[in-house]
Amino acid sequence: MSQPATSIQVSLQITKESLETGLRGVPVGYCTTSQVEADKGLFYVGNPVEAISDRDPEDVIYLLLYKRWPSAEDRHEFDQLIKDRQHLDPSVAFALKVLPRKGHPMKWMLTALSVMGMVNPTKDYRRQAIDLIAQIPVAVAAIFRIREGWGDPIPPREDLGYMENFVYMLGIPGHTPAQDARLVKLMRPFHITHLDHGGGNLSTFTGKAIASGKADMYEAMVGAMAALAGPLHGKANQECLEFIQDCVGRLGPTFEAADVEKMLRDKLAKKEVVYGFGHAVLRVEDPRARVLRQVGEQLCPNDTNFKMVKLLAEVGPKVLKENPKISDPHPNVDSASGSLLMACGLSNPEYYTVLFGLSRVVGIAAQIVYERCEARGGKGTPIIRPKYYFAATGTAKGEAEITGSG
Ligand code: AMX
Repeated sequence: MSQPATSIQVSLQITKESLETGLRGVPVGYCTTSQVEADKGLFYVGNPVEAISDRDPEDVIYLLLYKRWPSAEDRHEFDQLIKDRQHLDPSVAFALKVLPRKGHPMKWMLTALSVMGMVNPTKDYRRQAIDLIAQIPVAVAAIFRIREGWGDPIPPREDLGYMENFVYMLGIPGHTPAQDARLVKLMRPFHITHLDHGGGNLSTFTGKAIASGKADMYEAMVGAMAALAGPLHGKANQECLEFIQDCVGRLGPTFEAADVEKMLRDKLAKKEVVYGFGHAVLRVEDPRARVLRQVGEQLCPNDTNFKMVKLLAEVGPKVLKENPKISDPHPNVDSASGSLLMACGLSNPEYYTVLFGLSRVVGIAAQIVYERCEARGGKGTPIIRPKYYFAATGTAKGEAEITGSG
């Protein structure tokens, strides 16, 4: 990892093209929870995510919030805090029950977060972060149950771990205890690998920008989760599973590397997105994809979708490298997650982004707490206000031309 620095020299040349890159590489802040290194992957408070993906999720949540691993006593207190705050106000389930079932589960999540904010009047970001982290599994399980018609929400238990409780509250109809145990084995590393991803990913940046205007944690999180709902960001896990299913559908249940290679070339020639590949920052394989493939080897090695995931990971980089404009030809976290969720009993891909959100609210909440309560000696960072140039459209060149400076 690069050394910490208090002063970094950056030279930026501003051109119209540089203003159309989605701020790639433009420094706008610093992040105390995690970092994404283009050639190494993701680190949580300095720990490579690959090395900690088998820890208790509660330990890793604690690490992101307090920037150190918990002692046994810290863990005991933290577990108690989560249990004390995990009861969801009944108005949340009441509101969910009148939502249109055809609405995407991410839209349901935005509603749930909004109602959770209405019944949590404190303006204390730290307090709201803990409330949110304690209650989000309860809210997401309620979304599944009400939207799928599985029955009323199941209240959380006091004797279960964070992810064990979530799977218990899902109460998937017809699931045996063994199937629930398998899902827990997936959800624990799934949760850890999705908790945080540096400061500049779209949902995190959006949430922090909203909170910079002193909107509360829930208002900021509604915006952050709306950003996550996009198919190039969090919804990629749903799109990716549909992509894998489409690949299997085209090639049938048995396929060879050569068939997969040809199919990918055809897709790229038609300018279609190859889901599960590429990244805005990483230039090596996303270590989270590796972690999830290892989990898949343990939980569902013979699943057809999972076999496709493995073959795509093998041949995809070679094919994507043939297209020089693709900066990162490697598998990302979404390449495997959907297929594993499907194999472990969560059979409706529409919910996968909500599961991503269930984890990601933790990192975003931790980053908002830092920026609002700790940065600048506790004063917090100022309201976000980047510069935009004025550009005239309908010019002779047919392109917008920068003509003003503010
Ligand atoms: N399939 C097809 N085209 C791709 C591609 C892929 N997997 N990855 C990149 N490209 C294209 C881009 O669309 C872009 O085309 P354009 O110049 O016509 O707009 C060009 O290659 C250059 O893009 P880039 O610099 O390599 O990537 P980016 O930083 O602009 O975008 C990402 C990154 C993730 C949106 C892109 O790689 C992508 O669309 N991947 C597939 C979707 C996906 O798996 N998303 C999950 C990302 C992780 C997450 O947030 N959950």
